[in-house]
Amino acid sequence: MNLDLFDTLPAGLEKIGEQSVVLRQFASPMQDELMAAIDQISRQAPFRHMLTPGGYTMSAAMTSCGSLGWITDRKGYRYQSVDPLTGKRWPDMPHVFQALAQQAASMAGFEHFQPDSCLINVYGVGAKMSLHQDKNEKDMTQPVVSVSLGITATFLFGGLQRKDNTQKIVLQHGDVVVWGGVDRLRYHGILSLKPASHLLLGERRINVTFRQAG
Ligand SMILES: O=C(O)CCC(=O)C(=O)O
Repeated sequence: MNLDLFDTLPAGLEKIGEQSVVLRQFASPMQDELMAAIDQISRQAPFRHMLTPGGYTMSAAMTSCGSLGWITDRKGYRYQSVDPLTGKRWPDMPHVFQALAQQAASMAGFEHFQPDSCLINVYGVGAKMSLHQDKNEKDMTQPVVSVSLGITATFLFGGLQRKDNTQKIVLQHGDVVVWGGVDRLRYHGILSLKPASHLLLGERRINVTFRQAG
């Protein structure tokens, strides 16, 4: 990673960790293409509430695209190439997704990011994601790129231990968070969403997260 990048920060780029940034409004110009692509994907691989290995139902509904999709059930967390709901391969990752993820990664100093997995989370009011680490991917030198659409959420960005303090980062429609390098295994999560409505998405938040999983 080019650490010199952070000597002078471009407008809209907020540093939240040594190798982590928020790119404010970065995805906004692509919102219509992104939403059309999400609609198309969810027609082939419907959103579903998955079970954690501990038997809890996740409050965010999820689907995936790309060659690998992330799933959870009583057997554990993992990636697989076939959607267990449809028995088919996950939908292809649309070009607009690839381009957005690569541009954002590069803005954050991670060149050559080749995501092969895109997890799409839909949160209704009250849904949340508990603090966790992303550690099912093979290559931890590759960053995580996470796009927020719809109503505002509070992103918790912790440390390498679950008990570490967390920063609270308000994420709005179009914001993109990138974390990698020394920050790649930082705990993170989403606080329970407060009631709100967004012009395009109504009372929903959609998070599109890119990873190089395989
Ligand atoms: O919804 C978000 O912004 C975070 C999603 C997340 O933590 C994940 O998919 O691992």
